[in-house]
Amino acid sequence: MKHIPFFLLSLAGLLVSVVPTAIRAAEARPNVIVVLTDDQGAGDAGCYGAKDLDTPAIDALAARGVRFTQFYAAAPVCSPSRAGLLTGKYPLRAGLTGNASSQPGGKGLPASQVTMAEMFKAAGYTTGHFGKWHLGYRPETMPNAQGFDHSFGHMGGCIDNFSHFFYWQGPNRHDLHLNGREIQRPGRHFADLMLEEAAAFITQNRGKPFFIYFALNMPHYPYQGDPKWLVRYKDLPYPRNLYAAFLSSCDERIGVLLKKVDDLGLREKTIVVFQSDNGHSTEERAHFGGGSAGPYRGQKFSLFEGGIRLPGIISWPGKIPAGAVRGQLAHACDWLPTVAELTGVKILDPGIDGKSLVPVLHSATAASPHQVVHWLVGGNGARAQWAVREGDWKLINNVNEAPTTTLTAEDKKLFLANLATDISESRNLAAQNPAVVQRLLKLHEEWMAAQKSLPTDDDPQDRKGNER
Ligand SMILES: [Ca+2]
Repeated sequence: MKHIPFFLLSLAGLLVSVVPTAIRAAEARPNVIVVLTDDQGAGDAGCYGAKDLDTPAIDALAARGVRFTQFYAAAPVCSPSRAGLLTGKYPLRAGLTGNASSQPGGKGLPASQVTMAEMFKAAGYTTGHFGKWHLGYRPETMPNAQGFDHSFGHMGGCIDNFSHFFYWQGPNRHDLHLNGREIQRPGRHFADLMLEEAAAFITQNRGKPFFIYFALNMPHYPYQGDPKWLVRYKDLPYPRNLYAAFLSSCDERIGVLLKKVDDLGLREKTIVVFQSDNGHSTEERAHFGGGSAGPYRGQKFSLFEGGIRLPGIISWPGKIPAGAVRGQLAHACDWLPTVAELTGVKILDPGIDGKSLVPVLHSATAASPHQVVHWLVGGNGARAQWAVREGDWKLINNVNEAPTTTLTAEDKKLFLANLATDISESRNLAAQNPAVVQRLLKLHEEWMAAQKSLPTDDDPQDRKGNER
């Protein structure tokens, strides 16, 4: 013993005294599951007003948690929306303002960005990704390099659910990966494979805290609803019937996941976050529609409310209110600091844009943590679509609406809405309110000026707003 240096003995003592405490603290922490749906319309859930389709699992989650009525995605399209959710930073600051490439080798969320998975992993959680990624298709940007111990899913924007081939354009390529390696499961429904993988992960890690990012690729096209749901909705008009069947098929699988949590007795030990990544699609592959934005104008790709104001729910039975509805403005970037506060986990990146929603979860009258919120998609050039909201006022630049838009060129350039008096953004109030326009323009310019020095790996080739 006398030959062992004192500092080593001290270190050993430190390990004995500190590590068990740290492990105990980690073991006491709740699990976190983030459920993300893909292209689910703003009005497409029973608890968000849908009358013609069934979403019992999503509704049950709302009944056992807090449901937001002014919840915003970080972007109206897949990749930047996911970047905001996983980093807690505006997509521009996270370095990804457009869709990541769906081709192997494509850029994505810069590896330097710190994801929610990295945050939980650093705190001792076991971390799992199941489903769609669409945040980079090269080793350093794929899930295992962004904080996930385990990863199962597709790297690009969309796949056929049975063949697992990319479903956008050629050349045909298979996209199903387990921990970065391509695997073959032909003929099996992708979401059912996700469930099998996630259930095994939960069972294996039931005795210690885990973080799951369950990113469903539904109801994103191709609409491939289960036969029983297609029968259920056979009298709905096309393509609402196809969309509804696929959304209910999606909802049913969310129910299976949450039942697994309940069956293992983990319900009170598990925080569940739910949101859609962007509004419903009106692309040709989506049969030009099927989804609904409810009372809002716009859809996927648009910074009208229908593209970004979406279902957003959080549940933690016994710890946060159940069956509560919150009207305060909340944002996808808020989930990271919110679950960090709820779990007692340290936020690694001090530069996040999200704010903890914990005070709002406990109070219908607490102020929203946001006075001003920004969006920007499609790069930082003159053609970018951006929006800024301050209070009830919202200004959109370069409005993107479906090809059937009735907007004039002037309206598209700058559209000012007052959400207190016109929830549907039906009238452009810019000409009548030049002082408001100037104030919001200044807010945007100041925000942009503050981003200038930030690095970006965003690929200009990938800024066209599609799923390539
Ligand atoms: Ca999407």
